[in-house]
Amino acid sequence: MTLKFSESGSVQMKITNLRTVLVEVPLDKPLITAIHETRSVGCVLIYLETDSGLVGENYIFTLNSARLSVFDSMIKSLAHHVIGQDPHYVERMWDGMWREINPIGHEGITIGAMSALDTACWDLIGKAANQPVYKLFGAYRDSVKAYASSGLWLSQTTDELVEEAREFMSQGFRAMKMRLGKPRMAEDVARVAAVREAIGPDIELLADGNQAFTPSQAIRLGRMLEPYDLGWFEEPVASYDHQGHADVAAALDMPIASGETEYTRHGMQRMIQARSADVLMPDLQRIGGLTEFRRVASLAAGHNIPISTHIFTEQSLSIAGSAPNCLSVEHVSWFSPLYREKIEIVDGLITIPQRPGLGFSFDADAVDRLRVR
Ligand code: SMN
Ligand code: MG
Repeated sequence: MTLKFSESGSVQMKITNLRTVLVEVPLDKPLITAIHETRSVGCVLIYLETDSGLVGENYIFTLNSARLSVFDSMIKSLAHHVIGQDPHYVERMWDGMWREINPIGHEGITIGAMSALDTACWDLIGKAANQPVYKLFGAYRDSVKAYASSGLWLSQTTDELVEEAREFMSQGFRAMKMRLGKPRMAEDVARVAAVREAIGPDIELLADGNQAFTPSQAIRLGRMLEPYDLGWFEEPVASYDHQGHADVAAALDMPIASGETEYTRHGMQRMIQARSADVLMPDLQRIGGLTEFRRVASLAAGHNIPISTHIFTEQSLSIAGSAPNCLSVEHVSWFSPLYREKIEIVDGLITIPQRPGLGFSFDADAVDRLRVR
C-alpha cells in the first residue's frame, strides 16, 4: 500500500466507503444474569475504507443477535457523516451525528451507531500515524489489570462456580466477577463465600447484581456480603435509579460500581451529581465511542472518581492505557474468535498492544464462517 503524505508528513486520507458485515458468535456457555439470558452475540462489523488503502475496523453487538439489522440500518443511516471525510475530524463528525439524532433521541440505537463509526475512525487515525491509539491519546500505562468476566453466571451451581474460579486463576487472572440475584439472599451469600474460600484472600472478587434489587434489599445483601471483601458491588439497583444507587453507596462501606447502562457524558454527569457510584463503568457502545469515552474519563477524574471499562476488552485498552483513573478492564472472551490477534493475561495484566490503531484486526476466515447468511 502506498500512503499519501502532506507537506508536514502526515497521511492524507478520506473515507470512501462504509462496509458492514453481520456475524453471530456462539458463546461457549449461556450467559445468565439477573436480567440476561444469552447464547450468542451478534455483531455488526464495521469496515471504513479509505483512499489511502487503510481500513478502520470496529464492531457493535447485540445479545442473541436481537435487532442486529436495526443497528446495521442505523449505522448506514449515518454514513453520510463519515464518507468523504478525513477520519481525523472525529470531533466534528461526532457533533454532526449528535445534532442529526436529536429528534429521535440521544440514547440507545442512535448512540450505538455513532459509537461504531467514531471508534472505527480512531482505528484509522492510529493506523495512519503508525501508532497504537493509547499513545496518541497520551499514554499512562503499558499494561492494565483485567478481571475475568466470561463466567461465574447465576445459572451455575456452587461447585461449578468454584471450579471455574480456579480455572480463571490458572489462566493467569488475579481478579474475577461473579453474579448475584438468586431468589434467596442466603444463597447469594453462600455462593460468594464458596468462591472466596476457593480463591483465597489475595484474588480480587467482584459481584454484579445486574439491577436485581431494591435499594433496601441491596443494602441488606451488601451488609451480609461484608465478610467476603468484595472489590465492588455492581449495578445493585435499577440503572435509571440514580438516587437508589446513591442510597446504597452511602449505606455500605464496599464500593458501588455502575454505569454500563448509561449513555454519554450527560448520563454519567447525572450519576456523578447524584453520587451514584464509587466506580463508573462506561461501555464503549453506550457511551458514544472513544471520542466520548475520553471525555467521560476526564469528567470522572474531575470528580476524583475511578473508572473501569465495561466489556469491549480489545477496543477499551486504548482508554485503559491512557486514562490515569482507569482501574481495570473487564475481560470477556466472546469476541476473540473474530480477531487474528489474541489477548494474553500474565500475572493478572493485559499488555496493551503496540500495533497501530486499536491493534486488533478481523480474521477474514472467521468472519466468513460466522457470517449471518
Ligand atoms: C453484562 C455484560 C454484558 C452482557 C450482559 C451482562 C454484565 C457485566 O453486566 O457487567 O459483565
Ligand atoms: Mg454489569
